[in-house]
Amino acid sequence: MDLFDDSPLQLPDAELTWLPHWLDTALADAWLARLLAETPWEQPRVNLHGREYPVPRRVAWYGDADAQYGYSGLRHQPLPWTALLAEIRARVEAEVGQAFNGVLLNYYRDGGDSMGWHSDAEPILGRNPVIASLNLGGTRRFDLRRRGHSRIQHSLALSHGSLLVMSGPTQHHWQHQVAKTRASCAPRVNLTFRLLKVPGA
Ligand SMILES: O=C(O)CCC(=O)C(=O)O
Ligand SMILES: [Mn+2]
Repeated sequence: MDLFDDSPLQLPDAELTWLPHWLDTALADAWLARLLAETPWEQPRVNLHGREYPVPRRVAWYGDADAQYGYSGLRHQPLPWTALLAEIRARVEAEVGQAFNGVLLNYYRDGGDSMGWHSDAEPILGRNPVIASLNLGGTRRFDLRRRGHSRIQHSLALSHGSLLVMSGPTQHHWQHQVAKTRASCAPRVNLTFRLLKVPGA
Protein backbone atom coordinates (compact mmCIF):
# COMPACT_ATOMS: atom_id res chain seq x y z
CA MET A 1 0.00 0.00 0.00
CA ASP A 2 1.19 3.48 -0.81
CA LEU A 3 1.51 5.23 2.54
CA PHE A 4 1.01 8.59 0.86
CA ASP A 5 -2.10 7.67 -1.09
CA ASP A 6 -4.19 10.86 -1.14
CA SER A 7 -7.39 9.22 -2.38
CA PRO A 8 -10.39 9.34 -0.03
CA LEU A 9 -9.31 7.77 3.20
CA GLN A 10 -11.05 4.48 3.76
CA LEU A 11 -9.80 3.01 7.01
CA PRO A 12 -12.01 0.59 8.92
CA ASP A 13 -13.65 2.03 12.05
CA ALA A 14 -12.54 5.54 11.09
CA GLU A 15 -14.10 8.58 9.46
CA LEU A 16 -11.57 10.92 7.90
CA THR A 17 -12.12 13.84 5.58
CA TRP A 18 -8.98 15.09 3.90
CA LEU A 19 -8.98 18.46 2.13
CA PRO A 20 -5.37 18.98 0.97
CA HIS A 21 -6.00 22.37 -0.69
CA TRP A 22 -8.51 23.83 1.73
CA LEU A 23 -6.90 27.29 1.91
CA ASP A 24 -5.23 29.24 -0.85
CA THR A 25 -1.54 29.81 -0.26
CA ALA A 26 -1.71 33.59 0.25
CA LEU A 27 -4.27 33.26 3.06
CA ALA A 28 -2.43 30.33 4.62
CA ASP A 29 0.81 32.38 4.55
CA ALA A 30 -0.91 35.34 6.21
CA TRP A 31 -2.53 33.25 8.96
CA LEU A 32 0.74 31.45 9.69
CA ALA A 33 2.71 34.70 9.99
CA ARG A 34 0.12 36.21 12.32
CA LEU A 35 -0.17 33.14 14.53
CA LEU A 36 3.61 32.86 14.88
CA ALA A 37 3.80 36.52 15.89
CA GLU A 38 0.70 36.79 18.11
CA THR A 39 0.60 33.54 20.07
CA PRO A 40 1.98 33.37 23.64
CA TRP A 41 3.56 29.93 23.13
CA GLU A 42 4.19 27.76 26.17
CA GLN A 43 6.11 24.56 26.70
CA PRO A 44 4.36 22.74 29.55
CA ARG A 45 6.15 20.02 31.50
CA VAL A 46 4.50 16.63 31.80
CA ASN A 47 4.96 13.87 34.32
CA LEU A 48 5.83 10.52 32.76
CA HIS A 49 6.63 7.58 35.04
CA GLY A 50 7.60 9.89 37.90
CA ARG A 51 9.87 12.17 35.85
CA GLU A 52 9.15 15.57 34.43
CA TYR A 53 9.71 16.33 30.75
CA PRO A 54 8.96 19.40 28.67
CA VAL A 55 6.57 18.58 25.81
CA PRO A 56 8.57 18.42 22.54
CA ARG A 57 6.77 21.40 20.91
CA ARG A 58 5.14 24.71 21.85
CA VAL A 59 1.42 24.92 22.59
CA ALA A 60 -1.42 27.36 23.32
CA TRP A 61 -5.06 26.64 24.27
CA TYR A 62 -7.82 29.07 23.28
CA GLY A 63 -11.53 28.74 23.86
CA ASP A 64 -14.72 29.77 25.55
CA ALA A 65 -14.16 30.68 29.22
CA ASP A 66 -15.67 27.41 30.49
CA ALA A 67 -13.70 25.22 28.09
CA GLN A 68 -10.94 24.11 30.47
CA TYR A 69 -8.95 21.39 28.82
CA GLY A 70 -6.73 18.78 30.40
CA TYR A 71 -3.93 17.83 28.04
CA SER A 72 -0.42 16.68 28.80
CA GLY A 73 -1.69 15.84 32.31
CA LEU A 74 -2.48 19.49 33.17
CA ARG A 75 -5.65 21.57 33.22
CA HIS A 76 -5.47 24.65 31.07
CA GLN A 77 -7.54 27.79 31.41
CA PRO A 78 -8.31 28.92 27.85
CA LEU A 79 -7.01 32.14 26.40
CA PRO A 80 -9.87 34.24 24.98
CA TRP A 81 -10.55 33.99 21.22
CA THR A 82 -8.53 36.51 19.25
CA ALA A 83 -10.09 38.18 16.19
CA LEU A 84 -7.97 35.95 13.95
CA LEU A 85 -8.81 32.68 15.73
CA ALA A 86 -12.51 33.58 15.78
CA GLU A 87 -12.32 34.15 12.00
CA ILE A 88 -10.53 30.84 11.42
CA ARG A 89 -13.01 29.04 13.67
CA ALA A 90 -15.96 30.45 11.70
CA ARG A 91 -14.46 29.16 8.42
CA VAL A 92 -13.77 25.73 9.90
CA GLU A 93 -17.26 25.50 11.43
CA ALA A 94 -18.85 26.40 8.08
CA GLU A 95 -16.82 23.67 6.36
CA VAL A 96 -17.42 20.96 8.95
CA GLY A 97 -21.00 21.88 9.90
CA GLN A 98 -20.50 21.79 13.64
CA ALA A 99 -19.60 24.23 16.40
CA PHE A 100 -16.30 24.19 18.29
CA ASN A 101 -15.59 25.82 21.66
CA GLY A 102 -11.83 25.42 21.80
CA VAL A 103 -8.71 25.16 19.70
CA LEU A 104 -5.32 23.69 20.61
CA LEU A 105 -2.40 25.26 18.76
CA ASN A 106 0.77 23.23 18.34
CA TYR A 107 3.95 24.85 17.08
CA TYR A 108 6.65 22.58 15.66
CA ARG A 109 9.74 24.72 15.22
CA ASP A 110 11.61 22.11 13.18
CA GLY A 111 11.88 18.33 12.68
CA GLY A 112 13.00 17.89 16.29
CA ASP A 113 9.56 18.94 17.55
CA SER A 114 6.95 16.19 17.59
CA MET A 115 3.81 14.67 19.07
CA GLY A 116 3.83 11.06 20.25
CA TRP A 117 1.21 8.37 19.65
CA HIS A 118 -2.16 9.20 21.17
CA SER A 119 -5.84 9.43 20.42
CA ASP A 120 -8.01 12.40 21.28
CA ALA A 121 -10.40 10.43 23.43
CA GLU A 122 -10.52 12.36 26.68
CA PRO A 123 -13.92 11.93 28.39
CA ILE A 124 -14.61 15.67 28.07
CA LEU A 125 -14.69 15.28 24.26
CA GLY A 126 -17.52 12.75 24.51
CA ARG A 127 -18.25 9.82 22.21
CA ASN A 128 -17.18 10.07 18.56
CA PRO A 129 -15.66 13.55 18.78
CA VAL A 130 -15.23 15.65 15.65
CA ILE A 131 -11.71 17.11 15.51
CA ALA A 132 -10.85 19.52 12.71
CA SER A 133 -7.12 19.94 12.18
CA LEU A 134 -5.77 22.83 10.14
CA ASN A 135 -2.17 22.75 8.95
CA LEU A 136 -0.01 25.80 8.29
CA GLY A 137 3.68 25.92 7.41
CA GLY A 138 6.11 23.09 6.84
CA THR A 139 4.73 19.74 5.71
CA ARG A 140 4.92 16.98 8.32
CA ARG A 141 4.04 13.32 8.14
CA PHE A 142 0.96 12.27 10.11
CA ASP A 143 0.83 8.55 10.91
CA LEU A 144 -2.16 6.44 11.85
CA ARG A 145 -2.13 3.06 13.57
CA ARG A 146 -4.81 0.92 15.14
CA ARG A 147 -4.99 1.05 18.91
CA GLY A 148 -3.05 -1.82 20.41
CA HIS A 149 -0.91 -2.26 17.27
CA SER A 150 2.50 -0.84 16.48
CA ARG A 151 2.39 -0.94 12.65
CA ILE A 152 1.64 2.30 10.82
CA GLN A 153 -1.36 1.68 8.54
CA HIS A 154 -1.53 5.00 6.77
CA SER A 155 0.39 8.27 6.55
CA LEU A 156 -0.62 11.65 5.24
CA ALA A 157 1.64 14.55 4.31
CA LEU A 158 -0.03 17.43 6.18
CA SER A 159 0.75 20.33 3.90
CA HIS A 160 0.33 24.10 4.14
CA GLY A 161 -3.35 25.04 3.99
CA SER A 162 -4.74 21.51 4.35
CA LEU A 163 -7.60 20.45 6.63
CA LEU A 164 -8.06 16.98 8.11
CA VAL A 165 -11.31 16.18 9.88
CA MET A 166 -11.42 13.13 12.14
CA SER A 167 -14.86 12.04 13.27
CA GLY A 168 -17.10 9.06 13.98
CA PRO A 169 -15.34 6.25 15.86
CA THR A 170 -11.82 7.27 14.70
CA GLN A 171 -10.48 8.25 18.13
CA HIS A 172 -11.76 5.08 19.76
CA HIS A 173 -10.01 2.75 17.31
CA TRP A 174 -7.00 4.65 16.00
CA GLN A 175 -3.98 6.55 17.28
CA HIS A 176 -1.97 9.22 15.48
CA GLN A 177 1.46 10.83 15.77
CA VAL A 178 3.73 13.43 14.23
CA ALA A 179 7.14 11.80 14.58
CA LYS A 180 10.47 13.57 14.80
CA THR A 181 12.40 13.65 11.55
CA ARG A 182 15.98 14.44 10.56
CA ALA A 183 14.73 15.94 7.30
CA SER A 184 14.77 19.70 7.35
CA CYS A 185 11.30 21.12 8.07
CA ALA A 186 9.99 24.65 7.96
CA PRO A 187 8.19 25.87 11.10
CA ARG A 188 4.67 24.47 11.33
CA VAL A 189 1.56 25.49 13.24
CA ASN A 190 -1.30 23.01 13.61
CA LEU A 191 -4.70 24.01 14.98
CA THR A 192 -7.07 21.32 16.26
CA PHE A 193 -10.60 22.59 16.79
CA ARG A 194 -12.55 20.67 19.43
CA LEU A 195 -15.94 20.70 21.11
CA LEU A 196 -15.65 20.16 24.86
CA LYS A 197 -18.79 18.86 26.53
CA VAL A 198 -18.92 21.44 29.27
CA PRO A 199 -22.13 22.66 30.91
CA GLY A 200 -23.78 25.26 28.72
CA ALA A 201 -21.83 24.29 25.56
O1 LIG B 1 0.18 18.37 14.68
C1 LIG B 1 -0.66 17.56 14.30
O2 LIG B 1 -0.97 17.42 13.12
C2 LIG B 1 -1.34 16.67 15.30
C3 LIG B 1 -1.92 17.41 16.46
C4 LIG B 1 -2.69 16.50 17.36
O3 LIG B 1 -2.79 15.34 17.15
C5 LIG B 1 -3.36 17.05 18.55
O4 LIG B 1 -3.27 18.25 18.83
O5 LIG B 1 -4.01 16.26 19.25
MN1 LIG C 1 -4.39 14.40 18.34
